[in-house]
Amino acid sequence: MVQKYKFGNPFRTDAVVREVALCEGEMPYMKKADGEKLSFSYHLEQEDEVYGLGENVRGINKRGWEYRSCCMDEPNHVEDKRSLYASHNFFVVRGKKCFGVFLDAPGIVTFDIGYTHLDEMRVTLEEPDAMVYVFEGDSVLEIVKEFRVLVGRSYIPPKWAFGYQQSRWSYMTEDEIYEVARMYRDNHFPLDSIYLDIDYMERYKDFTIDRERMPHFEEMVENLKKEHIRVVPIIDAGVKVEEGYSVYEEGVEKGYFCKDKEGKEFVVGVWPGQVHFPDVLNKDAREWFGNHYKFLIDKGVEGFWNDMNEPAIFYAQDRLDSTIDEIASLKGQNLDLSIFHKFMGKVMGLSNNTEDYKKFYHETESGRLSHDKVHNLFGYNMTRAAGEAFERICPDKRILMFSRSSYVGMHRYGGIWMGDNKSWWQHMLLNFKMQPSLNMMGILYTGGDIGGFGADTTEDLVIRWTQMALFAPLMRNHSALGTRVQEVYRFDNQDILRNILGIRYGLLPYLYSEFMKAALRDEMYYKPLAFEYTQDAYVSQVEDQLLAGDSVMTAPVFVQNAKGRYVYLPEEMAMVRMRSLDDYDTRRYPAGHHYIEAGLGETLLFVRRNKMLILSKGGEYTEEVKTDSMKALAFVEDKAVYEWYDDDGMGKDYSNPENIRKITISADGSCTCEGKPVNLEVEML
Ligand code: MIG
Repeated sequence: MVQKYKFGNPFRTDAVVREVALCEGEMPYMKKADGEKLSFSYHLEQEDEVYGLGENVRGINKRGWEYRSCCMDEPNHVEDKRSLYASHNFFVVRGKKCFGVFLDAPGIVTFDIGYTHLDEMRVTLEEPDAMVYVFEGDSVLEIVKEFRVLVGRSYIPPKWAFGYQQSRWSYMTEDEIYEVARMYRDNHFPLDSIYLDIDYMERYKDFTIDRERMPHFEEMVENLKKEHIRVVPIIDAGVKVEEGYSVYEEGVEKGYFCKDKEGKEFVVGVWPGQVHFPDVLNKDAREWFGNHYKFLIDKGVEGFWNDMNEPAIFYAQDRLDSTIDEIASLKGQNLDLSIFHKFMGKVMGLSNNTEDYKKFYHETESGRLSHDKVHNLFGYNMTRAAGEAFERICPDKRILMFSRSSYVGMHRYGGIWMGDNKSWWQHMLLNFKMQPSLNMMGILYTGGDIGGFGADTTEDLVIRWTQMALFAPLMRNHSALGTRVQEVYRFDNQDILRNILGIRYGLLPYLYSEFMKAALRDEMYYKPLAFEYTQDAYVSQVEDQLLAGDSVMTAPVFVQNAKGRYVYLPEEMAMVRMRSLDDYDTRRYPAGHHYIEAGLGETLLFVRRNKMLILSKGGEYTEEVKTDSMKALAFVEDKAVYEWYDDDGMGKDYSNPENIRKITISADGSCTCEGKPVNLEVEML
């Protein structure tokens, strides 16, 4: 059950797509607290667990820290940060009572969850306006589903976007891109796409192509597509200020950029130098910005990633100017420590300064609003601009889209990647833990940069990380300018990496089926064990294992030099230790704690009781993965039933009943199938 409460005069974010009647009177569970700011508190019992908040630092159970919804270009994902790129104001408390809360509030919101006081949760809003939804249910999963129904169906990417993807900041020229493709194809590493980072553009201008670096862009896109490799360009939030650049000139002419107090286009510095932000909170401007994606779609492009849309600000022009003046006045002076620190503070304070959010405006349906009031909606609406445009440009086709910044509601238009992680073992685990929290928000198509974005990676980290990402819907290796190169072919143990990617393509029918069912039914794809094994008192402490879809539990190795790991089984499960798609050993383990060996080239997965994992024979790209002859690894005590979803992977005929087949395997190993017949070799575990 959901109840809606209104505070002040909330802005219509369009996060929610269903009508809910407004409740009068006091909100249940969370008490409105005294104080200047709108704030709610809840007493946390010892046994209470708090889940949600999407893209964030720390664990799956969010108790024990203070988080802040304020979308930030934050490249240091360390424990004492309060904000990353997103604002995901939905959480569920489970314990003495079980309830969920979604604060539809686009300004800054702070979630003190046992930070100031161990036994208190306090949610504080910087702005007095909010629509608050309170959910009741018997379980976390039930509440998540109520929430998901409210915010609408998750974005569905094309099937090829579930293949392995290679990125780098940046592949600079056509030759470099062809070389990546050649290395993959010649060495038989599976691959479905190659990414273009900012350098494909002419001087970082959105919707342009640097013709010196990529004179035959269209031809390249076409040639690579023949090899089943898609080219996926980046789009940045800021539009370069440059005479003669049509996107800029049009935007100025039509008044589609964010303005300052005087009504002049607000100037900030990002990659291209001075830019304006398209006012994506304005419907007309959003439509206009979205239409530009056609420039690349017409060139054969079928996918995009939206970056810097928190929006990231290197500097606001006026702050830069005054800072330069102040610093100039220090010339020749003997800077003591305090002046020097002030000087440093000024310079450091240039980027992403929240004070600058007050200096520019959006023309919304509710009139003119300063950016700070709606800050967290920018990335969402940039991606919405694209998503709405795709519906106009190619309504019958799925286009890949994922964003860096997001707000609840954006999950209808695209996925996200987890931003600038580092090549650290702990970031692999952090990204793993984000998965279920993001799924709660409806963001199903997601993953972190495999191998780590910032800092130099190592071969064993890339191997373990690729294994960890085997079930991640977005499986992309990406790294930053200046760091050690990390394409799979750069390393000594090519067989290991080739085999891991081979396993991914074997898993594709299962992975796609589970993703699609989660999307179409408003459910989670990655689940913490605690959400499913609700009778197990210990299991909520297990955050380094997840259920990936309905049949499988995954338990990656996150520790440098580890040759195995402890795994907790809430029930008897069948372990599959995979070296490749055809080389694996299996063994049943009873419920409890087990140390299980997993050498560098070995991936552990577990098939749950009375469930099956369907496996294809793999392929080097998604279109090559055939489903006419598959294998089922089944752990059958009584019988295992699997609902297998499949479709053409490009169109939108999701509800066609032919997409679903129901496979049943009995204890004697016999197999039946409702729906189109399936050729399945059964292996009993
Ligand atoms: O300021 O486009 O998170 O994936 O490679 C850095 C360059 C801008 C940040 C993105 C990253 C991308 C990088 N971008």
